[in-house]
Amino acid sequence: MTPFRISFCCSNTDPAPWLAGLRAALPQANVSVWQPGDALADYAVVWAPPQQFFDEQPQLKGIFNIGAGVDALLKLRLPPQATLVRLEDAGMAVQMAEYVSQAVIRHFRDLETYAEDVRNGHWTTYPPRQRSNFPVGVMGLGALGARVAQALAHFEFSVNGWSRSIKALDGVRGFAGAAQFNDFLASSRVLVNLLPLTPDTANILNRDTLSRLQPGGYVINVARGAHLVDDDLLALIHSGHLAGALLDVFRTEPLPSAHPFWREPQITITPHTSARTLRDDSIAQIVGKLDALQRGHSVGGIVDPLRGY
Ligand code: NDP
Ligand code: OXD
Repeated sequence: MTPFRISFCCSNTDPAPWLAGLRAALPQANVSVWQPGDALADYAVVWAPPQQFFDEQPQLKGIFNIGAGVDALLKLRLPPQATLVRLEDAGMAVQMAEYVSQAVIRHFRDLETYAEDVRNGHWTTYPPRQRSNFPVGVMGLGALGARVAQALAHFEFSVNGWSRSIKALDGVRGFAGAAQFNDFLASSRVLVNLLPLTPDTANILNRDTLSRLQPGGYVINVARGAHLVDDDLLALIHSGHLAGALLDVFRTEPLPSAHPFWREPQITITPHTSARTLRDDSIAQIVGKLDALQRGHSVGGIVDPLRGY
């Protein structure tokens, strides 16, 4: 391979181990952390870079995002010729399956109540709940959603999945597109959001859609905060239609200390940690795709800016 230059521009990321990993895997590449005024690079490895980065790097051939979601990147002006590639799974799908499965099971098995009872010194048992009364709907059946839906099916939950195009997954009842969205919601009690954030999906978890869930609904948002209308969620919890929510992502992160989610007992929050970028898996995936692109081969995970994911 001919020598080429990679610019690394990732906020909130220690660059040293990334550079070491990329340099070890790509000895022919000149890999460096971006500084304003740097020489032009051929490829970029990015997470939440400033607009200035792309303004100064107009000749990029490829941009590798070290996350699955590209919503923040697509708000920027990107070099039009550059291929934008996102992470596909790279070790995140199994983490998401763990996180969502534990959340659904914790809710279904009333483990929060048991934990509270035990803290208060009470030995109490409750009647077992019927699994058939807890159908789970997974919005988004991509790299992460499909894995989550299948993990839940293995626990014998009745699982519904919603995507743009219809998917055939073992143990998952498929729904697709706007035409089947209301049926999907009405068939679900627990709702898991794993959609990308796009103009079509922003605010999709709102009073109208969440009201369509079966009574006692539970919302698990692990995609993006801007999918959810915060006040609508709170209103539906207060009305009793929803039993609660587990939220990993928020409109503003870190979640501001004055936000009511911190104090709502029916809402559990985690700090955007449901599926973390794993450095070694990610470097291996990026290097494999970069190599394929250099050879003129096709790769998975190319973002369609018009679709938004
Ligand atoms: P994918 O692109 O692989 O999958 C997206 C899925 O959403 C596809 O099934 C797609 O349908 C479906 N979809 C997109 N738009 C619509 C729409 N308008 N209506 C119905 N379905 C739609 O994404 P990933 O699974 O890799 O990731 C999903 C999201 O998870 C990321 O975008 C990111 O925001 C979030 N995420 C959160 C993390 C966290 O730690 N909280 C970590 C990693 C990701 P189709 O299959 O028909 O194209
Ligand atoms: C991602 C994320 O999109 O971490 O990968 O949220």
